[in-house]
Amino acid sequence: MRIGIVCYPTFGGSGVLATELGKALADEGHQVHFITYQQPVRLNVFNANIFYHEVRVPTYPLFDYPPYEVALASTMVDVIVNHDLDLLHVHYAIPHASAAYLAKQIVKQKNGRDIPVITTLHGTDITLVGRDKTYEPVVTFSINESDAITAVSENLREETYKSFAITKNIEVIHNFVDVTRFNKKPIDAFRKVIAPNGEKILIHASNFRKVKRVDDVVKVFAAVRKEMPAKLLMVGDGPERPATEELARRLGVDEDVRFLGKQEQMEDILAVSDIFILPSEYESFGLAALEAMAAKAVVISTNAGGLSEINIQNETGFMTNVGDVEAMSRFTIELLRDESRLSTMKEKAYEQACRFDIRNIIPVYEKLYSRYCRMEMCGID
Ligand code: GMT
Repeated sequence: MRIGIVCYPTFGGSGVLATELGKALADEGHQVHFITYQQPVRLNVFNANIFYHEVRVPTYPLFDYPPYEVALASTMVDVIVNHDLDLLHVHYAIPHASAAYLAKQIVKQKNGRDIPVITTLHGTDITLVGRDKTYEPVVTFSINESDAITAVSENLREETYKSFAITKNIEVIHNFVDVTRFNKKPIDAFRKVIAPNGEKILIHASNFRKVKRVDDVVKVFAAVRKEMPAKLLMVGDGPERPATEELARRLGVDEDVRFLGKQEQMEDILAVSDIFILPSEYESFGLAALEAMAAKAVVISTNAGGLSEINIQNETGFMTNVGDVEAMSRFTIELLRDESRLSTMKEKAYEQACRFDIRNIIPVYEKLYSRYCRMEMCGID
């Protein structure tokens, strides 16, 4: 099939997921056309089946806000028509679902073709941004106008029905991870640099937005450090980073915390890590936690949103209520004191990640696509 994928090209979970999906579909022989304003960060391989179309947004002195959605819809029309796409799969509703609706109508009028649009809801497009009155009518309309709607967790499906007047069925297709990529042997030299005396390594990775509660990560780590030697890796960047660095200094743990910024080789960093901390106020799914589990890290998280769909209490990790730093710290300290429990839970985390392996989920997307593609083009049983 010829599939158009629209996503944010940045380090956010929806962009990562969409890019990995496109790469896997290309490996399966589909022609994949990424339509984004920048080369997606995980699009770092050459594959003859992958095409990248950059959305250019011309500026003009009149535009305080250059009309990205218009430029995106026009690029979609161009790619649909000139590359004869079978369908368009957009990730993150805002503004991708409404731009896709516009492109669909234009192609219908110009070429008489009704291009199927699939919208995948990821999280904050529904739970934070989309709910805002400023966006809500357009989000509701464009989701309802999609030919198929998917959500990355049961929780997100429920949240969508609660917050928007959605009249169609939303299918749940869970996020996935390539376990063979993340289950890597740790690089000893790297571990030695981070933890020269064999200290246990804790890790957090996110875009450092308020919803991630990154200060809780540092508070948990400070509690751990009072009890035992340990190191903390903070991966990613975003608005809360300066305050979090300041907190680490204030709590006197800055010598043991490394802020690594945005990183592409997550598999190497996760491979040396023992515990992944995700104290988010909300996660529709928690792709970063799933990648950590595939690298055999135990997950200490909140029980918010869809996190309980991947993290199993007392098996693959621990979950607490949002903001319960005391319980998160207690679980972490107890686990780090019990080497055999830690290694059992690491194995369980890996087993759970295998259930979400890319090889199990890609066929589900292919089956969904096959319902919408033109019979003569389909090539899927
Ligand atoms: O909020 C983020 O971390 C980024 C955001 C995105 O859409 O780029 O992530 C959301 O989508 C991910 C992929 O489906 C999920 O794993 C994250 O849980 C979700 N984030 C939130 O719900 C806060």
